[in-house]
Amino acid sequence: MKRFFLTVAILFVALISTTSLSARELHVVPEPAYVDLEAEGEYVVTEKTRIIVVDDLWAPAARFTEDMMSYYGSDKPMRTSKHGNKGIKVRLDRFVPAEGYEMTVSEEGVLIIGGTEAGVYYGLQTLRQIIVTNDGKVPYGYIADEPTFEYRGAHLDVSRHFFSVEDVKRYIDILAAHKLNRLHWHLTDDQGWRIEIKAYPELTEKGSMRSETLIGHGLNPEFWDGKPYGGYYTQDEIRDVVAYAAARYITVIPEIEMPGHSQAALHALPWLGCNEQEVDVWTMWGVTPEVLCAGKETTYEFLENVLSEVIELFPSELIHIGGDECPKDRWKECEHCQAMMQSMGLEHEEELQGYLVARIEKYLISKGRRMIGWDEILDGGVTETATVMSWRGISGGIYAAERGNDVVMTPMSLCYFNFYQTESRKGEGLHIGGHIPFEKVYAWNPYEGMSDEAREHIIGVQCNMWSEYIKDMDTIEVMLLPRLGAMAEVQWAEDRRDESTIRQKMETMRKFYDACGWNYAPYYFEGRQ
Ligand code: TNX
Repeated sequence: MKRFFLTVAILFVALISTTSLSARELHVVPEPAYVDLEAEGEYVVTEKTRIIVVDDLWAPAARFTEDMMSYYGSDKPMRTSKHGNKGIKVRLDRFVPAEGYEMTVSEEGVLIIGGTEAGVYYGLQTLRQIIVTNDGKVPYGYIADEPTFEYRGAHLDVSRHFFSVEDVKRYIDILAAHKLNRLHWHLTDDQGWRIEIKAYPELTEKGSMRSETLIGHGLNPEFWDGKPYGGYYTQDEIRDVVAYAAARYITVIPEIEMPGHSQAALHALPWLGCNEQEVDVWTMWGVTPEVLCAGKETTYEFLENVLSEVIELFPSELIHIGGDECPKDRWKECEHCQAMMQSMGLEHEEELQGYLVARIEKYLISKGRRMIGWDEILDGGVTETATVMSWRGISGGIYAAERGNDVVMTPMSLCYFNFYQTESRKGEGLHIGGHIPFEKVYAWNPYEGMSDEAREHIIGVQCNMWSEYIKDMDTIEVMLLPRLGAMAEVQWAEDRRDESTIRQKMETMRKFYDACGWNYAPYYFEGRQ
């Protein structure tokens, strides 16, 4: 039924765009499901326009007026009230899809009807793009919209480089404007532990600082900067970020890496390792052999204690446990790991990782949560209930989806926004490698190679921002935009992408980015791939 509705919608949009004048084209990113601009005329929104709030939708209305503050250069634009004749009216209707909305524009003003508060918010985001990029003139017409994917994520690595609460909020603002609804917050790794855990103050006291940072490719001594580097979030700051995101209908999924990518924790608490030797907070990028011991009960106790605090801070049902890139060298030589394997009847160290992950998942389920991990969690034999994040290509995701596990697709060759945006790399500064231009993201079919049954288990799509070579928010923005525009089209509008209109739409989006004061990369707009 949904397919039918969308097919009709696409045909309709195609018809309109061939018969109507370009002035009556709507440039919204991501593309709405159905657009009808047949009626002549436009409603002009100004900072005096009233927002009429029905069904207690004060929260999304307040977010909207906040978003419009910088555009109007006023700290009190657009009064909100319960009554009024003309203006922007928001209300709910349970027949509209949960995150969807309908928007009708006439001489009466703009009426936005959402399935939920989030739907109303997305309708207001569409309206905001039109106002900001079209001098407040909103064409008469009707839009019906809803997302393709339920999970529309972006990831942020704050371990390799640390980003302040203000930076993270700015990142959240950008995601929200593109109708994303998940922030995957990568809080711990070898190069820094960034979340306060009351039971283990050493994690941040010692584990959040490294002696220096690798700033070049290669391992020559001159490639390290010689400057101590650190930072972490207190639990109050974490709560602040989670609430800020929730107010923008974004769920923050915390990631606590285990059993690999844990050298910062091992520095703080050496008893977590197999040989209990002192190690530094790591000053290299890549994969370290220093990992948590999977044979000692104290490791499990530690992980559960950490997760119990994490669960208190994050209402997200999904909790990310990492699980990627865990070399097994230490485990092979460790009496505790070998004894654990023997007592559990495990033959290979991979199975020991499977044991650890399954045990942690059981703990999370006992707390009413669900586990998500990188696709290496498949290697040790994954449970039926885990959600899998496919990053080593698409095959792990396809395999997991075919088994019936939920999957988030985030293959490295398409979703790693820490990769270069042009082939020549000219003007891009130093980055980790790879090449992912805007066009490649936009053309991606996340269902490629999948059976119909497997498709049902693809809950969403995510882009990742690893920060080895990204040290400030300005650079994050340049790596994120405009590629996030392409990603949002895949996430929200997977089945209505159109190569023939995207460039024009992005030119309009560029105006929006300028108006918001966000940095973006110029390459796509210059025709460089
Ligand atoms: C792989 S994706 C990693 C990260 C790195 C990234 C660099 C994943 C689960 N692991 O630890 O930062 O590549 O692009």
